[in-house]
Amino acid sequence: MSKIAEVKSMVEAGKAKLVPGLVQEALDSGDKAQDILDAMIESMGVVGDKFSAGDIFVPEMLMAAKAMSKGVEVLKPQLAGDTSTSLGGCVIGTVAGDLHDIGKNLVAMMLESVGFDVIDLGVDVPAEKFVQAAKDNPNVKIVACSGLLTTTMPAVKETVATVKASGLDVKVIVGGAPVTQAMADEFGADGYAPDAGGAATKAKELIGA
Ligand code: B12
Repeated sequence: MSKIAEVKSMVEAGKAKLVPGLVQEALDSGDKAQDILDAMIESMGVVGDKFSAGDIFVPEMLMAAKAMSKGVEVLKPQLAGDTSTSLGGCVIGTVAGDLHDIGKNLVAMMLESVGFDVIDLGVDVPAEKFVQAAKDNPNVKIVACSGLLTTTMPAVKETVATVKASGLDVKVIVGGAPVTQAMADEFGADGYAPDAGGAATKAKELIGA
């Protein structure tokens, strides 16, 4: 089995103690950080499908998420390039009622790598907290909201509306597996991207960088 395949299967199995070592071994054997990350993202898809099928339950899903997060920590120095230029601040969080943070953390990492000063509000973030954080940090130019559940899409919509109604001079980007460009448009967001790399590109584009 290739090292990447081993990483993938151990993430699926939720082996948080084994994954970091395997990720390092994969890197040492010449595998690219992006390829290892893509494999781990695929694992999350497999885990989600098993959950849908009733083959696994929330605890197993949580263990797989922990295993992936540990693996991402090892990849972080490879994925997040060092940048000295600052493009301004970016407030990011997962919307109210939603506890998923792996995708949000990857987006935060990519935003940081292109030069944004990221203020990460974590998960289950009420709309007003996004606004307050942007008010407290005057160099904020982007507010980024993540939502992973169909049931929290209204919270994404509400967050966009609350930020827009605040009159702050910021651009709002939205994303997460159920979010589409059409939804982003309907919510009145300034931008959408399907993945972390795309989020960083979109944020830069929106501030004209
Ligand atoms: C891990 C996981 C969990 C973990 C989360 C742990 C954590 N620390 O994140 C735990 C166990 C807590 C969990 C709980 C639940 N989960 Co869950 N979970 C998942 C799982 C398996 C993986 C999610 C993930 O990390 N994917 C990998 C990352 C990298 O992908 P991503 O998040 O989509 O992010 C990428 C893009 O979307 C984008 N992006 C993300 N955010 C943003 C933001 C911006 C601004 C932009 C531009 C882009 C962007 O970039 C990212 C990187 O490329 C998914 C299955 C799946 N296929 O996604 C189910 C899934 C999301 N969960 C689901 C469900 C139902 C639940 C629960 C309701 C289960 C329950 N009965 O309790 C609870 C809800 C808890 C809550 N209130 O949030 C369903 C949702 C169904 C739906 N359509 O609503 C899914 C799809 C599983 C399934 N197939 O049924 N879950």
